[in-house]
Amino acid sequence: MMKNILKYVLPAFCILFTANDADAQQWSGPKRKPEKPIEVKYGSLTPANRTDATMEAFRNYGLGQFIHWGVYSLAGNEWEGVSARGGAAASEWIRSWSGPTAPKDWKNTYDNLYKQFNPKDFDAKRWAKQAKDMGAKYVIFTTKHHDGFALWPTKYSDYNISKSPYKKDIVKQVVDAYTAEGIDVYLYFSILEWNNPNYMGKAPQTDEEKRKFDKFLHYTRNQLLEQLKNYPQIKGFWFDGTWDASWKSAYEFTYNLEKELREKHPGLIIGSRFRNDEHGSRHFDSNGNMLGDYEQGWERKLPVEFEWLEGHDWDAVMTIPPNGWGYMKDWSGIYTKTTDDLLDMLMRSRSMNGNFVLNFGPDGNGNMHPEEDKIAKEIGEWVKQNAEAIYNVRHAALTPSKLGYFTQKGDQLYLTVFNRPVNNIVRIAAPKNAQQVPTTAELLVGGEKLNLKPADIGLDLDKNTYYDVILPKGFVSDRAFVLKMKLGTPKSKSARLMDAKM
Ligand code: H79
Repeated sequence: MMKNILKYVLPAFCILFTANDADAQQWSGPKRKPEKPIEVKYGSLTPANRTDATMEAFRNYGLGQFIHWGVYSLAGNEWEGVSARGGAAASEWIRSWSGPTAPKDWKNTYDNLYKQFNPKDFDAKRWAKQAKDMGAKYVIFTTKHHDGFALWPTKYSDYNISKSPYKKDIVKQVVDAYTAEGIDVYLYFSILEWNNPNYMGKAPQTDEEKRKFDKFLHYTRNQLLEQLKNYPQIKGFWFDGTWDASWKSAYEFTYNLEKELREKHPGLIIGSRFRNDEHGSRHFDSNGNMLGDYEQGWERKLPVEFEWLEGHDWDAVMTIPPNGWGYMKDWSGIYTKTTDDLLDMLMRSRSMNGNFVLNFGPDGNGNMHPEEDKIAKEIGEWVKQNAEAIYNVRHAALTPSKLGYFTQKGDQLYLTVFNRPVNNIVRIAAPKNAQQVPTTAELLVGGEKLNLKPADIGLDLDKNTYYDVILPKGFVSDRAFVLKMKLGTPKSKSARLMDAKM
């Protein structure tokens, strides 16, 4: 019994908790700063807050789509009626299924599954249209997950789409279809490769290991250059697995690789997950300079405080089920996020200058999960109506509201209300020294003008002034709604004058 626990539970536990790594630390509090600058040779290569057009576009995307698709999609987190829940870390991890429920000779079965990959309903144009209707401005597509199966006909490995019955280049179809819809494409690339003999999952020690891993690094470089060459329209890469000790040991190689990728593809966008400096510092080098163009938090996590972000660009990637990025046939018995949950996360991200990226896991035939279809449609309907509050907006320097999230564009202020007060008075707090406060208000949808008046609740030592927006009697909304306000200089200075006299 004990032996079994050690055999099955311990490895899973180790996967989750052994490495006290930078990824898990992301967005868990203010950033730690080095006490004094230290020497860093392989640190940040890019200026903070790039201002070129590609980066400006990134800043304004607002909403993105992630797609996890590969051999694992054929399984859908189960095999011959047996669920992998509890036996594999996530649906796209099903190759690592172990424990009493794992099918016999499973890894071998999995490594041969690509011979059945023939998605009869796959239509990249249909996906791209759906993403467009949902309001996504960029897509991140899995070209190769940890299992190593490449969805493009790579010259550097035989384990790729051209060897499946489907044969055709899937990455090309996705890049072309999304680009045609005006959606920017980012390629997801895992640097892990479970079935590659040259990949080792630990820092290479012996000469033999070093030789092998060096081969693996060059192979990785070749594949990335191949992607840039094949798909010149892409805007960036999204890297995964880069916490691996082998990758971390290769800081000189990855530093040069980042340089090379940027030279080959001017404007390329790479997040902070790509690499580390020679001291093992990831996301930010040992002097606190960001490694890459935008901050990648840990998965399925949003920052709590705007201040933690220190003005960086960022995005958050999110699943609908609790975890599991690849297709999961069975959604029963788990909490799956609702459209309202996801819209809340979208607007929370936007209120802090981030992009929100929602994951989809199509099945082995190329169809989205029916629930994903429904959610995409519902999000799209809402986003279309409230686009003004979502795209090309920035954080607003008002006191955060418990009722919803502020966004701002010039002197237009938006409050997306998720928690409607029972008295229908939406009270907005502005710091007493605010140069700009709400002066007029209307409902974004429909444009109905609303009564807005200053409120004075007379709290001693209060740092805020208040503005009440009165919702019309009979106003109904079955989802969050947006108040659009005009910002102007405070009309009444009486409160401040009174303070000054005392
Ligand atoms: O593709 C999806 C997942 O399959 C993949 N990333 C998303 C987008 C993923 N691979 N592994 N993981 C997620 C979880 C890995 C967690 C850990 Fe660690 C790696 C635990 C210990 C090492 C990172 C570093 C988190 C804590 C330390």
